[in-house]
Amino acid sequence: MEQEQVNSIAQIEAAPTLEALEEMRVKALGKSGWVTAQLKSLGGMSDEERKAQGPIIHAIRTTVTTAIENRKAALEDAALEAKLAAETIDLSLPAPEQPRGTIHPVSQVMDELAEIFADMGFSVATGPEIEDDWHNFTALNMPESHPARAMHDTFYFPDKDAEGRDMLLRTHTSPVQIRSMISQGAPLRIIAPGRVYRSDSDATHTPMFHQVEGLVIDKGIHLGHLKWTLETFLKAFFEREDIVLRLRPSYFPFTEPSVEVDVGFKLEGGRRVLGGSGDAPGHGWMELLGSGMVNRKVIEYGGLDPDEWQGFAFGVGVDRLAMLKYGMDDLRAFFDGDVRWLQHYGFSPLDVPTLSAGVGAVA
Ligand code: 2U9
Repeated sequence: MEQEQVNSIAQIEAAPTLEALEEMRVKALGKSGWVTAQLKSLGGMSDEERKAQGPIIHAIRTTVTTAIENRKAALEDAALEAKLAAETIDLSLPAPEQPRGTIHPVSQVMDELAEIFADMGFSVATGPEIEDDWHNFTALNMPESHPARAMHDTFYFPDKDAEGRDMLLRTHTSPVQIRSMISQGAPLRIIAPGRVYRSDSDATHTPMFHQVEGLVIDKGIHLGHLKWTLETFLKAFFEREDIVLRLRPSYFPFTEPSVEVDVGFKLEGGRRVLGGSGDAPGHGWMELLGSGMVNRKVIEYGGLDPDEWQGFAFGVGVDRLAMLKYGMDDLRAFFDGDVRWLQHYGFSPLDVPTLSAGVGAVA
């Protein structure tokens, strides 16, 4: 018995692997193990014998159990050491060239717009892209059969909604402002950026594009507020002080009076660069935004009294803003999902636009 114990302990201490050790544990302490057999033998002994043998057999079990635990810990430590040695990471090496995501120019510009307008006290409003014709057209002073409805090249759904209204993909973000007027009332200062849809596709039009519209409703609002706001926004966005605007009379059903806003540019190395008076020799005007004083009827549709509340609104294409600021020339590339284009024009996720650090990231 003594010899069996010595052999067993020696084997345990020399067990080369955890699996071998487990085999030895079963041989000693398992159901048919030799230690278990000795423990069982206590039952058949006389009281006297049991008193003598009991402590010895229990001591053997303790010695064997301890030896197994020690060997197990040693083998596990060795396994961990080996694993750590094999997995060495040299933190001084450059980061691996994994494919890295970039921020799409449209997202970047939307973030820049939110930052600039937040600084002027505007909040960002959003709404559904699937709209009904009341919010998209009627409330914007485009009743049924209004020619502007046809001009919007609208994508309609085959079925009407529960109230019998035609359902469509919004053709502008204006329904968001209608919803905000109805739910929040006045005064109101919001921008509504987002996707809009028109059945139109060529080099300068995609069936889905991005717009940002702005709406201010307050008392005593006039065209001067509109011009100052657009000027301040464009100077911050293009990061230059010499932005000059020209307001031209125009027509939109939702604004009265309506103005189209041109920005002065000059030619530098054959490229149009914004800034400077468009009337100087070698300069010109580029149409950029639509805007105007909110039509009285639209204020009424928004649930407000137009004798008490006035407002201005504007709309601009975000994709066009991005192209102008970051020098892309083909709109269609925006939506191709070509990783090389995204790598070239995309922005670092760490480059968050802030007014203090500059809204214009380096692509
Ligand atoms: C409400 C009241 C008025 C939003 C406006 C324009 C003029 C405009 C175009 C610019 C380029 C659309 O992306 S584009 O093709 N937009 O010219 N948008 S005023 O007027 C509103 C909106 C909502 C309640």
